[in-house]
Order: sequence, then structure tokens, then C-alpha cells
Amino acid sequence: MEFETLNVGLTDDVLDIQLNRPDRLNAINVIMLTELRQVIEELGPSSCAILLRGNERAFCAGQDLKAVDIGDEAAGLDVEGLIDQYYNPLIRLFASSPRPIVAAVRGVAAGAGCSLALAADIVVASDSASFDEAFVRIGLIPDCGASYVLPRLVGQARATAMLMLGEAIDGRTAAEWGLIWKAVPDEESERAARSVALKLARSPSTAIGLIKGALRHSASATLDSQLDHERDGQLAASKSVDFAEGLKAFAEKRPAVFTGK
Ligand code: T3D
Repeated sequence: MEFETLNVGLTDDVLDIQLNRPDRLNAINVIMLTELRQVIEELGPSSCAILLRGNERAFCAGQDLKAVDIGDEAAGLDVEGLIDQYYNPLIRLFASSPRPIVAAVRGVAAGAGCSLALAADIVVASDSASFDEAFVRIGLIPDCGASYVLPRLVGQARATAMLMLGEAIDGRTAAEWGLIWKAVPDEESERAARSVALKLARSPSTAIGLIKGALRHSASATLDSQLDHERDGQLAASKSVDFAEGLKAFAEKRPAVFTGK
């Protein structure tokens, strides 16, 4: 499959998606939003994990601001349509996909680009990466779930400051605050993220998808409802071939070889 704004590969069961508009720091346009959705919907099921990264020096600088006419046109920009038809369905797709999504953040992740990274299940960044809630600097508010995910990850105080002040934090700080899984030296970040994706691709896919669903459910659940959800998920996981393999491997004192079935 050829894409205008993405480089896409599928190797070792990892669907590798590289945002590819480096002249604009991989800023997002409607074509990229459409292609991202298409690739996850059509190729996601053939993979066991998804790796999302940027080309060259940035992860993604958010909405392509040069695709927006300045002046009278800006007031008439169909923001609602863009969000309803493109951005929100993509973020929902990230959440509902049973495949684990790993974001490799090197350089800037700004505005909707930051939201895209934080919509991944696991984020591995370079120490000098920049998580930049840039929206307020151009007079906008956070979207793509930024105001949902941020307070849950870093707490109200830090989320408020990040969103209202629009001051970026680096990868190391993001890891210290719990915004992301980890930050590693710059030259190691993509390799580290890829190895996380590979590990997930070799993991029991049914269980991984169910863990993702359980975490998503917990965001608005009571303990009672979460316990029921876990029971149902455990029942489904226990019927997988991978669970049988896990038990067998344990008894035979060898590493399990999961097949995703
Ligand atoms: O319609 C809606 O629904 C609204 C939705 C909004 C969602 C959003 O994402 S709003 C937030 C949009 N993003 C931003 O506001 C960030 C804009 N970019 C920046 O502030 C800076 O570029 C960075 C801090 C990210 C990086 O700065 P720096 O100095 O490292 O790079 P640079 O020189 O500014 O950028 C390099 C090139 O990329 C440059 O092009 P040029 O001059 O070399 O031809 C720059 O214009 C371009 N670029 C950077 N960000 C964007 C962009 N082009 C289009 N859109 C961008 N967002």
C-alpha cells in the first residue's frame, strides 16, 4: 500500500507507521488523518502491535497550520467538521483497537501531535523530546482527548499549567511526571520503542487486547463494575490457545511461545 503522508511497513508482526511530512515537522492534514485511519483499520488486524513514529527531527507538530487560511477564512474554518469527521474517530480508533500502540517520540510532539502520542498505549521518548501543549499559544483549547488524558496522567496541577501556559516539557520530565512510560538517550529512543513493540507482538495478543480494554473501562468504572469486567475478560483470556501454552511452558520450565490465538 502506498501513502502520501505515511511510510508504512509490516515486519515481525509490528505495523510500523511513520508520519512523513518532515518539511512541516510531520504536521497533520486531512490526508494524513484519513490515511492513519485507513492503515490502522486495514493493516492493524494483520499485526500484533503498532509502532507510531515521526520522520526526521520531529514526532508531529500538530494540525498543519499552513493548511488553514489566515484572516477572514480562519473564522469560517470548519473546526467542528474536522474534529467530528477526522480527529475524534482517529483517537477513538486508537482506544478501541485491540492492538497495543507504541509511540516513539523524538523531537517535538505539539498540539494534536502531542495528543496523538498520548493516545498511544505506551510512549517511549528521547530525553530531549518536547511534549508541547501548544494549543493556547494560537488561541485554541486542547483537543483529541488532551484535557481528558493529561489530568489522569500527571494530576490536575501539572495538567492545568501545561495546558494554560503552553510551555513544553522534555522527555525526561515527561517520564518523571508519569506522562509517558520512559525516556531514553536520544540516539536510543527509536530502537527502544521498536523493542517494546516487538515484545508486545510476541505477547499473548488476546490478553494484551483485553488488558487494553480493562484499562479503558477503568477510566469511568466503579470497583464493582471493574471487577465484573475483569471476570469477563479473564474468562475470555482463559479460553485462548496462548493461555494453554503459558500453562504448558510453565510446567515444562521453558519460555512460552505465544501465537496470538
Ligand atoms: O482545525 C482544528 O481542528 C484545529 C485543531 C488544532 C489542533 C492543533 O494541533 S493546534 C496546535 C498546532 N501546532 C502548533 O501550534 C505548533 C506550531 N509549531 C511550533 O510552534 C514550532 O514549529 C515548534 C515549537 C513545534 C517547533 O519549532 P522549531 O523552531 O523547532 O521549528 P520551526 O522552524 O518552527 O518549524 C520547522 C518548519 O515546520 C517550519 O517551516 P519552514 O519555515 O521551514 O518552511 C514551520 O513553519 C513548519 N511547521 C512547524 N509546525 C507546523 C509547521 N507547518 C505547519 N503546521 C505546523 N503545525
